[in-house]
Amino acid sequence: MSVLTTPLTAVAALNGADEELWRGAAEILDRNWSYDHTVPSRTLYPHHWSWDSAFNSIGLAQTRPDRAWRDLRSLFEGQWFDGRVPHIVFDARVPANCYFPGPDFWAEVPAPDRPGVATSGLVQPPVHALAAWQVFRRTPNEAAVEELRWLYPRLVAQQEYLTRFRDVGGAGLAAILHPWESGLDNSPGWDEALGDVTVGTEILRPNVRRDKQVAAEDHRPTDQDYARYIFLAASYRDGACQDADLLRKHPFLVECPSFNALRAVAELALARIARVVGADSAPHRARASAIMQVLLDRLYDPATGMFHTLNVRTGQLSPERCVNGLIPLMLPLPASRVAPLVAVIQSPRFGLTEQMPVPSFDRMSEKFDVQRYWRGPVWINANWLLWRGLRAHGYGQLAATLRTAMLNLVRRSGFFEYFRPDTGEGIGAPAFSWTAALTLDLLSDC
Ligand code: 2M8
Repeated sequence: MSVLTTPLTAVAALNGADEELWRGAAEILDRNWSYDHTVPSRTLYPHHWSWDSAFNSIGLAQTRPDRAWRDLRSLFEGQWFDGRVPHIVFDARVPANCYFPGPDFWAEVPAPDRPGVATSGLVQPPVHALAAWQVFRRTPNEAAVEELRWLYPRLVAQQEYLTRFRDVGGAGLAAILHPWESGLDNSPGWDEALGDVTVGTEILRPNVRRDKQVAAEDHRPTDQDYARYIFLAASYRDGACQDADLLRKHPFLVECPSFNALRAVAELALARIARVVGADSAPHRARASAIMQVLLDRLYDPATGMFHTLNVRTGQLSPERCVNGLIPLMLPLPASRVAPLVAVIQSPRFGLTEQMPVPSFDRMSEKFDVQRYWRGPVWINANWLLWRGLRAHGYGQLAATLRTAMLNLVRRSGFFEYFRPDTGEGIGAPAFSWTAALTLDLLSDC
């Protein structure tokens, strides 16, 4: 079925301009569909990314529920036997030079623990249980129950991997061992911890950075950061992607507030899914509460009113105020912690207005960069998570402002990967899948 014949029943209430926006978003998801999954972008990211798959399935639930389930399923077909869900499942049909580091880079892993599909060995934030629940809620029929039955044990294994193998700090939070695992790749929240990764840019072979050939160089991470990314990925790969003894072996280990908040959100979604598939939901709720408590005890700073990244190697909190420090708002936090977070969102540092959603980094910091990826630009997925958090805590008016701001931005600038937080200009990749997918979700919430 082509996008133009996609039923618009969910959007019967939309006005003409919004119907056009809906069609534009649905068309991008259609164009970015590739056999059994959605690519984030045809030019920049031609494979299957983990947390993108979750966001994209939430949009596909509006237009093509069959594809929403297929997208999640094909991602989990790449799940490793230890439970990790790889941050990229590579598509064998895509030529090797279309993304770096691609399947050749990861193929050197001498690990017996992998499925027969080429994947990276890293992970990304576990948004998939929330996504599965959202897709199910949209069309809760018998086929959807079957999909949940298939996914449930795999989602549980994903959580167990993070609990068993990534609690490097020993307090109950999962550590990430690469900035790519956060999804917020070059966020200033990692700068201090990355300072311990001393490697020169000569590690990058000439022209190896495919991203700079298809996107503007000053919108992407610097070569110095990229050299560190490649060094960290190669070092983990050369250790067969094993997690034993990470503290001794691996130079970058941090506890990210949004990664762990999303891990707790996943447990809350699993509690709901458990009820549908006839499993016990109580352990999921208990795990969500436990993670939330450690987040509060370990990563919250009353002086800034928000959460910060912890460097596991030094035990220090990063001083930077990044959007990942606001995302725990999605959890049922006590009111004494919610009010300061909401105040930060409205403060000049993040400055939410109807014309501009929340940037990825503190506007008042010297490091604030209006163009460079996760160091300032506005991202729709981060704002969509905040929108859900504001609604959950009863901030209906502010949530409505944020929804309007996101839709205004996309209407004005298009379905870009990210947006300048000063002018709203769309930058990074055009026709970006999760921007389109989450626009559909926002529009359906009218
Ligand atoms: C970006 O990350 C990839 C590496 O995973 C890259 O820069 O090459 C990030 O924005 C990440 O959050 C996202 O999942 C990925 C694909 O959209 O792109």
